[in-house]
Amino acid sequence: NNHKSDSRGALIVLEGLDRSGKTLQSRKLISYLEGLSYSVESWRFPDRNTGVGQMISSYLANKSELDDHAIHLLFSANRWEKRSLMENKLRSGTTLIVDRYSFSGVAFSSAKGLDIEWCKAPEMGLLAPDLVLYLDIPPEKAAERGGYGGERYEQLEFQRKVARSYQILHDASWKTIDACLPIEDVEKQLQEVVLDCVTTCQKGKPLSQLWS
Ligand code: Z5A
Repeated sequence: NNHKSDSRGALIVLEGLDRSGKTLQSRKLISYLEGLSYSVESWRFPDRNTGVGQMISSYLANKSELDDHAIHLLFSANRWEKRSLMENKLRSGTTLIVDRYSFSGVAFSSAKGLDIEWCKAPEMGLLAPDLVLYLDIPPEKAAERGGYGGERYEQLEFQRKVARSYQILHDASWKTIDACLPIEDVEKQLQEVVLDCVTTCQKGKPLSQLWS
């Protein structure tokens, strides 16, 4: 079979603007990997199920107000409260497909004008993804997909700023996929890089930490 129980799972993150297709493609990746008999779980941030997650959810729904720094730290805390579970899952051989992570944290807060290094600091020491898949879509195109709800950040002008922040964070370990392609084409491209990453992790690539 594909997996040895002593090999670790891969930490794979999807990033991109609102409506870039992260949720849809995460679901497809999960069924693809399950079909190949890998142990795999779907995660997302914010995780709205925790106490911290409920505060974030209420903020995003415009039901509460918070200082920009305070909400930034809550998003980060929401990742820290899942860190040890994340590490245990990976070490026990489960691959995690994660919809948004620290890069969203930094991109959205720095788009509001917060200093980017300040934004990165609380993320340091979280697990670094083995692969970041950036679903690239112009903000105008994403807005055309409709379904922008009433949540706080779902506005074209703000999404433009977020896109610029993502450009700054982007590094060689990211894989950029053209998210304007038909769904099946995006899916094919993702499958290829993801399988490659999962295999590399199985062969013993060590886990590392973010921005340390
Ligand atoms: N945020 C933050 O500030 N700090 C942080 O640390 C974190 C997050 C983690 C909530 O995120 C907000 O929190 C988010 C960032 C901020 N604010 N914004 N914007 P969320 O994860 O709850 O929500 P989201 O990711 O923004 O939205 P989404 O609706 O989940 O978008 P998506 O997952 O990328 O898209 P989708 O649902 O898969 O697809 C959207 C539609 O497009 C859907 O109808 C699809 O069928 C269609 N679609 C998808 N792909 C295609 C292609 N290729 N062609 C045509 N149509 C397509």
